[in-house]
Amino acid sequence: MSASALHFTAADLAGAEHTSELQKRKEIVVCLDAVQLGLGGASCGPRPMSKYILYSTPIVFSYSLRPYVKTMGDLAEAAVMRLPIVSPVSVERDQAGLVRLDCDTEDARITYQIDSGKSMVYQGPFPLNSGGVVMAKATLDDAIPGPTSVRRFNLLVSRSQWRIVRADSEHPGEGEAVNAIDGKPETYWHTKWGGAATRHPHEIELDLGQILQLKGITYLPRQGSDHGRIGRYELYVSRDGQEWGLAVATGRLKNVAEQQVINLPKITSARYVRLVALSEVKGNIWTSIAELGVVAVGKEKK
Ligand SMILES: [Ca+2]
Repeated sequence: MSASALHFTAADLAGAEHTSELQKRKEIVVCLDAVQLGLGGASCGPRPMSKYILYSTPIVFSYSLRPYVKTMGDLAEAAVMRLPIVSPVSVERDQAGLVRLDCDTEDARITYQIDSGKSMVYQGPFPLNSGGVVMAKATLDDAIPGPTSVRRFNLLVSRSQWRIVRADSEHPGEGEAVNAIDGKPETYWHTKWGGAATRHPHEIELDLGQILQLKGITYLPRQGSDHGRIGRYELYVSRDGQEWGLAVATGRLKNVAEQQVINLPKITSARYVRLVALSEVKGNIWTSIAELGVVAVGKEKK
């Protein structure tokens, strides 16, 4: 945004080819520009590329005008206004499924909606085990309301019944398969390395303890090292651990430390998950996983 205060209107300036043609007005014309058009390839040549051309569209903004006297000190300093904007609301759900809303602005009033339902005043943590979209914002008298925070939660899946059915290889004392579901990002499943290492494919099979409507699985790669991070993969799911059918997803994972989601082509009822690693991100023969998780929309409907 830019501002100017001149004895000319924008039309005066556009209409004059040389500064000598400008007739100074008595009034001072204040212009507030939300955006400005660039000069283009040359100041008197071609216009900017079409993607940079500006069009007249409604823009909403607010501004304030304040008198200035020299005793206010440096103009640039005096012009700075700290607007009373309410902080955004943080939306967090804990392991027990309780959602907590918090705002850094003291005494702010937090309101929220679940799945675009009725707006409610936040009075304390509320359960949301089944998942949903929480929208929350905070307000305070005489202050600009904070932005709306939006957070989507999936079904909270208890891991208490989870178990590793099998893993084709694990490195004792470091890379036990159970490390892939212990909830700790710093521990990991790692196939044997050194002289006893075997080659791909490597696989790990998980029993979720109940049939869930699966939307996908989450894969947190090993942290702090890319050794064993999965490159190409195949994902299988099964209701009973016996019938597996064809892979529901195949692809290649990125060599990053962040969690990645492997989506199923459609929501599928399953209790067992098998992830097969076909390669490692750098062509090594190991596989490692810091954490496996699932994205589920619900339990199987009876
Ligand atoms: Ca772990």
